[in-house]
Amino acid sequence: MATAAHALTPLPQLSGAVADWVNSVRELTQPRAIHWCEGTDAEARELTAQLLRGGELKALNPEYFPGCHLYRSAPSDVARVEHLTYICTRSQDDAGPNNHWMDPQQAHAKMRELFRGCMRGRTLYVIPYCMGPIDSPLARCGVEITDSAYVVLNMLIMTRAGRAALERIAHDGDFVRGLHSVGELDPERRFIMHFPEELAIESFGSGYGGNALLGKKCHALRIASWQARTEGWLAEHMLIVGLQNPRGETHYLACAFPSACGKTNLAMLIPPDSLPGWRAFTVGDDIAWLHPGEDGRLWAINPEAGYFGVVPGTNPETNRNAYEMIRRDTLFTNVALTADNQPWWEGLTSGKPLLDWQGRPYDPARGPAAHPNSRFTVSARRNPGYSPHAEDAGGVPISALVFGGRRREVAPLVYEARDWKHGVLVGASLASETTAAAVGQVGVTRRDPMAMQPFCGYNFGDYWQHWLNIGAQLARPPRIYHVNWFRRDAHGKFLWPGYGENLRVLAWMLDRCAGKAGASESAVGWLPRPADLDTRGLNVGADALAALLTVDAGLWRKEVAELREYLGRFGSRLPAALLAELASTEQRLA
Ligand code: GTP
Ligand code: SPV
Ligand code: MN
Repeated sequence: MATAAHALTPLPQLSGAVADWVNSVRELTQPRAIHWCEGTDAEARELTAQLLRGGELKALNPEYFPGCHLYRSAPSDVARVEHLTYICTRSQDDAGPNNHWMDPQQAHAKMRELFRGCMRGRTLYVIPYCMGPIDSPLARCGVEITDSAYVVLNMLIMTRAGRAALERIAHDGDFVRGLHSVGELDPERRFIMHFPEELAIESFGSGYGGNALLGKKCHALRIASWQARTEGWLAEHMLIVGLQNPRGETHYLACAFPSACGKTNLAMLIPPDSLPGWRAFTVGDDIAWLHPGEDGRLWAINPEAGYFGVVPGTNPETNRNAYEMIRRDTLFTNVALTADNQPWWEGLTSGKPLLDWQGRPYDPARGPAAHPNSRFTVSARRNPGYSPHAEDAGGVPISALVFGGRRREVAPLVYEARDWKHGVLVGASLASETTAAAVGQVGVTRRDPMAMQPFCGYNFGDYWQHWLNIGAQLARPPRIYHVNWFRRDAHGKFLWPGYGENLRVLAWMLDRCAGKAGASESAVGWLPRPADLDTRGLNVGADALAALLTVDAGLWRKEVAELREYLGRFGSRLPAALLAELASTEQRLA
């Protein structure tokens, strides 16, 4: 019976380079044991059982949430820590004003002292993983070493992890080295360091999401953006969604919105009943790797295999598919619990919390029951709308790129860039109100070019030039748009219903791509007139729609002046073509 398993080469023998690195980390960190991840279901079950025995995981009500578990993080470890995240390049200018920088030698020395002996009494887990379909030439591999079994469980869901990835690494030769320890979870001894020139990541002191699941933001965005620049592609903070129109044609969009600004929801969009015949298919919900294809189009893969999504706000009305998806085989982090052991969060229309996200009796005076950045981790295969092309080795062709922010005012519901170059300025001009996804004040408008402010592994000046270069290379570039689902009225109420209704805006974009929809020109780009949008069955008043589609020249002059000031910080690295685009926008607004 066990013969098949016996025939397999032991994992440590598959790649000498990985084994050597694991050995050097073992000497530094002094673990009690080493576990190489095979990536089997049995292994995930065993790790889950172990965390249940240790009390780190709690099983949720098996009748309503079969296979689901709750994990409570340390209360001081609930979000990404941008202020402790560094890009360590030999030249500080290569990291740019958009990143915290540390000299690589100094950073390695600092981290070596933190990692020394940090795994005493703990198990060191080796997670070989592949970002992207395992057979895709566009995929890239890494190995994460961690002392957190919770991190392993997440990585097993979020990436293609285990033997197949290690076999690919043995074949490819190179891989990203990610070293992680939760340390003592002390915010004073926490750093997330990136060494793009060495394809290495060192993360200490946090077990949380983007700080600790190193395949995600650290590898697939910060390190990959650097690799992408060298190799001629783009690594972006974008969802990928396929929209099938009533004629049965499917077109793909890739959309960059900052953290907690609606990517997962748009990727899993459910068309409203009043737009019959439309269907949406998810390719990815957070990260896109975009490659110029031989046909002159841009092709995208999702490097991830699961979703690490925002829980609050998910309910059967806003997104039935997301709600159904997380009712089975899902790992919840920092949600509240009901009396009958079901997960609970703000935005649910039924049930009530007994214990808050820290396990204390719920008291509204202490804030929300679920942490605003509580998350679900779930396999993409649980998504009822998972695209049949999500695992295509060559990716899917992109018809439109969309940038969007969370803005109470200024940014209209949607506008179209005049061409690729102008689109790069539109992406660079993105600004958005901060959310609970990162530690710090929430609701402050900040500049977040291409939704990549926390994630670009190099100087934004060089990055915008790279975007311009990619566009110049595309014979059939996607059109570029800007959206804002979050405009508010004078009472603070959202002017636009959002969620499924966003399809009306996306449908207009696709009709524009097909040369079929009308628009009127404004100083900032092309906007639909109310009549250009399909508003059948839409419950938005004429005044609200007019407000949503208005460009206020006064507010925009101020906005563009701020943008000029911001772009100026990039000095000689700022592409001249971007400045020229800015100057013509200023002229049109004058
Ligand atoms: P990250 O995983 O942090 O990158 O977030 P994300 O961009 O995937 O955001 P997500 O879809 O999880 O949405 C974040 C929050 O915004 C949730 O509370 C959603 O319910 C809410 N939201 C999403 N789409 C819309 C929308 O169209 N309108 C409004 N008003 N809220 C939305
Ligand atoms: C984000 O913050 O954009 C996320 C969650 O997608 S994390 O994995 O923590 O980065
Ligand atoms: Mn994200």
